[in-house]
Amino acid sequence: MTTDNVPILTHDPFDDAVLADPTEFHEALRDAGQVVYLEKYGIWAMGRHAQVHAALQDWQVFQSAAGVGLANFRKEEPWRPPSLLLESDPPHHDAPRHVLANVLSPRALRRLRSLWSQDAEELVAQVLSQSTAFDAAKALAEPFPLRVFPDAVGLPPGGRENLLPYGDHAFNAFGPTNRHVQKGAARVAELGEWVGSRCRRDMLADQGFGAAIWAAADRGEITEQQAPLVVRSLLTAGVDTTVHAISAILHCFATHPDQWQRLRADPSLVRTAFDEAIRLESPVQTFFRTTTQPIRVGSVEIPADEKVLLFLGAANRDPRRWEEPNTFDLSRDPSGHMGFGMGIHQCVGQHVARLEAEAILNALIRRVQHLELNGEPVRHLNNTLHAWASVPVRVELDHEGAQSTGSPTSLVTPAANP
Ligand code: PQP
Repeated sequence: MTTDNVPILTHDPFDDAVLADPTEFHEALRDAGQVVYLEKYGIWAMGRHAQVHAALQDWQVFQSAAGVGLANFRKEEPWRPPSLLLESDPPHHDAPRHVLANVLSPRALRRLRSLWSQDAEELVAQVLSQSTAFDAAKALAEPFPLRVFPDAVGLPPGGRENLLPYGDHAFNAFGPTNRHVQKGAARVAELGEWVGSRCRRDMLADQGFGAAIWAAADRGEITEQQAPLVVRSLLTAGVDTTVHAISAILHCFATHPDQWQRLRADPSLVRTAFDEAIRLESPVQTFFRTTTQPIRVGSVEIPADEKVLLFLGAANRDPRRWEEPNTFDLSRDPSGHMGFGMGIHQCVGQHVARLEAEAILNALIRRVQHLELNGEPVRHLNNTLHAWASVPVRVELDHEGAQSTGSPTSLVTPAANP
């Protein structure tokens, strides 16, 4: 490779200090150029919105089948059989994607909305009845997805405590083999076996996402060999992501009480709030692609068969794209954010995430008139996920809101004056 014109950075994006707060690194990355070379890993990286967007659209050149982590599957053995969704390209990607898109479509999720709203109401009521000071990550963001998602998949009750550690390891494993990966290595065989065994048809309830995937195999849309791996994608991707998305949203509001007032005054902002929090916090920070041919980006030519690290989190705060990018602001239009990726791999589970987050927020809107931090939040470090281990909050209850236990339609009643 020629290093003429190539901005070279010596930073380690997987260093704990950067994982904990990537803001400065993201700025250095974006300002260094359209694409940079990260010497430490011998990889390329992009952090500007325009280039990340373009690379995600160009799946022919920036392919996924060689792995969306640091490991190049053409040269290294993957730690588990590659995902048919995430680590795959057309034409192999098409059938599994089509199946999962149907299983997780807004239409397919419709019957879950009232169930999950009720579950959120119960959980929020229970938490608030115990104390008005609690850890929003541990009391709400973590239990809620674990309460609704495994049931929606149709998992048997035992062993669900394995889901978060398995997902956490999978997201660490997209990065280098640093201490986060090593820490997970001890349990990876056991967790992998548990997850693998839950993907079998006979393990899954006859209603649910899992059964719906197997039904697609019965219709010939995917093969019987593919079905368990598609279920595995749900189990890998479905819990940690939404846990950290919900804690990101709650952290945003706890640190911006004025935006909470605004949301309460106009609960129809719930969808904007979700996307704005995803934009700002980018629970999934990065994904790799691998070049299939030499590709010019600005004045730089990336050779073929190179790993390129795409910073969704940096693109989501690129001042070239966003005004006041570091501010949580419900008056902006966050659409076009890359928190769910872009292009053919754009998050197929995003409607699930949205539904879960909306259920929790709606339950809180009615009951909580003020929300603020009650101590220092603590990061949970992961090579891919931007996450909180702890978000201590203090709330003031709206006693009128708390007493009305009407149907979900009553949620749209504004509870406070602006
Ligand atoms: C962010 C699929 C999707 C979802 C898999 C897999 C793993 C993670 C994710 C990442 N993912 N949202 O194993 O198929």
